[in-house]
Amino acid sequence: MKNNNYEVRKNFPKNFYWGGAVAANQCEGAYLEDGKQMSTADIKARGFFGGIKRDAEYYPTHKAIDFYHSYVEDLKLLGDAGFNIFRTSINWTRIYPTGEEDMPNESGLKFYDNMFKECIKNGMTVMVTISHYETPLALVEKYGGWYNRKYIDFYMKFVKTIVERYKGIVSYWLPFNEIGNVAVTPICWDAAAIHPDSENLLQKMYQAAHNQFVASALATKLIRETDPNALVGGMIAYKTVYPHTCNPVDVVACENEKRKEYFFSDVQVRGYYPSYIWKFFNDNNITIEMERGDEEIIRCHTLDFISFSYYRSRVASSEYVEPGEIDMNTIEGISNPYLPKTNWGWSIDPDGLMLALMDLYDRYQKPLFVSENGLGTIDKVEADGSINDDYRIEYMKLHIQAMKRAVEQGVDLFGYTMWGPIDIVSNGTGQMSKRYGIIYVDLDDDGNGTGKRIKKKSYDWYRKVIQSNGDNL
Ligand code: BGP
Repeated sequence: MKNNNYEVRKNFPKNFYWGGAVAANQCEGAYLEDGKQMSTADIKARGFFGGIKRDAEYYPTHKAIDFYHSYVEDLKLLGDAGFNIFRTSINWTRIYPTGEEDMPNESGLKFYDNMFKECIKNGMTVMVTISHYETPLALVEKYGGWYNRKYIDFYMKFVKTIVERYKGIVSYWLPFNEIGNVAVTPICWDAAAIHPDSENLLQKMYQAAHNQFVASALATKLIRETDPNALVGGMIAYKTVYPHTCNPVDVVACENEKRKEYFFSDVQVRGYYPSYIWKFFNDNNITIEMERGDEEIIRCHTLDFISFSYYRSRVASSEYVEPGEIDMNTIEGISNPYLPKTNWGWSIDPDGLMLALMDLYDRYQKPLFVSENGLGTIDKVEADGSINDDYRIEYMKLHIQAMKRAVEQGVDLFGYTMWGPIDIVSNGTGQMSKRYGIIYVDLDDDGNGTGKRIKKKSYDWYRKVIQSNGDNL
């Protein structure tokens, strides 16, 4: 029997999505405009990873890049680069400013009506992250974090409003950004709205994860009932993990680390808690409170596709330091001597992206989407006004080539949204100087500057990549 009849894919599929992704709180600014109230992101001080400082003087998200007022011009620039998809979040506090109102805030809904209209006008399909670290602060002050089950109802009220309003407009929904981050100590404030100084942190984080699994499954159900043409995807933060050495104890440690990450996609794609997690819960005195029906909800409403962010890989050893002791802003635990690092100490590892795609596809056989990737670094404006970011071009080129190699292996990848195509405020550090964009924004770390947009060298390069569907790298 001939066995070479299979079609080998040489390039990205036709209709591949090329575009960019942002989060509302990192770009919109206008943090108290038109009825909006504060979210957890709005009290994060600059340079304080995952922390909160209510009395700090400068909260970068208050102003951000003022996308709230400049979206028409900004989206035109992205459309002109050939983007056919734009991913952003709907800031929960524009729609339900304190989370507890009975009726949504019409001004907030109007903003997204108009903004999505501009996306479509500029040739971009809309992908929405429902919750990207924008939990209403008023809820957190009253009820604590997502470990409180009441959040499921507040979230579902928000979901119902936006899914009904943007039916036929939003094509792809991601219920939670990087859902696994609820279980990562230094940033649990972002994802799970749990204060890092809280007691019984691990217990609360995994309870928060459970509540988000239920919320995500209920959102999936509601989206399918309301808009059968829309698709629902997971969003996980993927960091390829390597064993420190080939000593089997390191390989075991590596597998254990992988499972901590896979836990989140395993539940959401397979529809049940994997067997390995019960031992982890047992060892760490974690008890998940489930209500009757939770398991069925999770089982019946699994995801259509998996999206993930990929920036870097990491190393695990049997002596690996606990995540809580790692300063994630500058180091990654154990350094990989084979890989270069960014100015912020993140390893640069395109092969890791190929491995991520192959592992996720082998594990789940679900369509994949790279919803974040990019190089956060310092850019210099030359005297003639140009920005020659060849390093960014190189980074993106290597990562797109890595995706291509995965596609050749048969991986069903259907899109790529680079992170922060217009420079935005960094989530982890609150800095403007950590830039990912192909479009420069003239603002510094203190928010000073004209806010002017300037195309970087990478703008034209990415435009050609898109035009050639990834051929012209
Ligand atoms: C992801 C988040 C984003 C984003 C990105 C880059 O984890 O989903 O919100 O900002 O990381 O991180 P940073 O902004 O800290 O460089």
